Amino acid sequence: MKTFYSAAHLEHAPANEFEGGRLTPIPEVPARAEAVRARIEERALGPVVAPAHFGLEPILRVHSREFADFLVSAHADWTKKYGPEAVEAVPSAWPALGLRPNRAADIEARLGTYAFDTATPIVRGTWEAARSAVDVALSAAQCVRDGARSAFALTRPPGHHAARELFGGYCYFNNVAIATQWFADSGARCAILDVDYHHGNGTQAIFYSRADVFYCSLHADPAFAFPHFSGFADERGEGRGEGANLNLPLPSRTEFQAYEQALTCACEAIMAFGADILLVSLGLDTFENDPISDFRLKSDDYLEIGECIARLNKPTLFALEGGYDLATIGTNAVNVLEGFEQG
Ligand code: SS9
Ligand code: ZN
Repeated sequence: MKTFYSAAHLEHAPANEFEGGRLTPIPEVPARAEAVRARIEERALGPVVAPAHFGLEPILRVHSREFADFLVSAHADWTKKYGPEAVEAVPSAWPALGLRPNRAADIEARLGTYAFDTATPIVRGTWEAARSAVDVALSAAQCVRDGARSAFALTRPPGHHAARELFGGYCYFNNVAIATQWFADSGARCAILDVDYHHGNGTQAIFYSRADVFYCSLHADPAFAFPHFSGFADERGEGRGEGANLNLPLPSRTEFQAYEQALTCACEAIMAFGADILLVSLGLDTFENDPISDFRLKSDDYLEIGECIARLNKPTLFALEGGYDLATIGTNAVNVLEGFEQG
């Protein structure tokens, strides 16, 4: 299996997030992607190649022009307002219930309008990294469209929490949604399987009223887990998209036995939908030692996840989402991909 990778992610390295009432180191670090790449090379999964350039057009099929323009200049606008020492742009006020979104000039207003958490700072290298991650996802999509059975997009920053005009959860552009829309634009019916520990609120929102894209997610119940405001079982899609969204929220401390049952459910639903292409939002934060999550999956379980996905028998694009245990993220990611190849 080919892996697509861009070194542009290295320049996106914000230090801190505000969490639990204090500033704490961000677990979404460059070493994550480097660990995955090192493991791919060690286990000789296949070539690791640089992406092609796709430009802004496919991004604008999913995100608004205003939102993309905002990401281009946000860091410069921020340092202009707060000085060159202010290296991380993070909002301090939001248009929550009853207030009015404000996309006008002031950077504080625009940050608050577009961000939904305090964990997703914008630094100098964020734009280039986010843009390149989209190229990585689209290059993998092209590889699959050209006939490969599968491809791996080593995307960083991740994407599944980002919606049309919303960033958060360490995500800026929704890599998987943009690749999905790129397939859909050539007439393909797509299914997205999101196995990250967290619900992919962005991906769900983007395709919520679409009948040609099926979104299915296994995740920690938002009753106790981030992103808190999306991912409940009664969210089934709307309008023509009714029935094309399936959330399978799982309890705290879920082990593989229960996880596998939910995965089987997800796969049956995807088969029933009848997609031409499968995209997998591959989060590894379901692992037992993940520092920010509490599921109990073990490394060998990821081989089985890959085998299970292979049984769907679809051209498949895998894209990296979360996973924060640096010691195992590489092994667990490659286990899914090898499990798929052997399955
Ligand atoms: C939990 C805070 C979670 C954001 C997590 C984003 C994961 C992206 N108290 N913070 S895969
Ligand atoms: Zn996650």
